[in-house]
Amino acid sequence: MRKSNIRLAGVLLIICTAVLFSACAAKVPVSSTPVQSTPKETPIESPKPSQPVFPKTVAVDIRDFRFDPDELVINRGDAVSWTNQDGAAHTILINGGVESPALREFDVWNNTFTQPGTYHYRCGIHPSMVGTIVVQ
Ligand SMILES: [Cu+2]
Repeated sequence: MRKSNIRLAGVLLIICTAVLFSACAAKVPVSSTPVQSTPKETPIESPKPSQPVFPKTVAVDIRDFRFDPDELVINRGDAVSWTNQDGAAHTILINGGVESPALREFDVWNNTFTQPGTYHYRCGIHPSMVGTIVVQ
């Protein structure tokens, strides 16, 4: 009776030791998990330097057969949005090349300027209507 109890106790001791050892061994992979979470913070910070460069759209009204304002300075990538406030139709003819469709009253036309330079434009219908856009 006593010998079997001692054997049983010995077996239990071995089992408990094995369980404790395996529990300690199982903790090793868990401790490596925080190492993987550290790189996640780095990509969050990297987009910040590019944030100041936001293209904008600058409005120009066409009113009383004039562009208002008739001179603009914008950054490369910015757009200009012309709105015809006249009853008469107008177009935007840029450097003798790109031309908007005929804009009726309250029609809007946008053009994005991707290259630096000085752009002279006029109304294709009324050549006396002129404007200038400097793209930096
Ligand atoms: Cu015109």
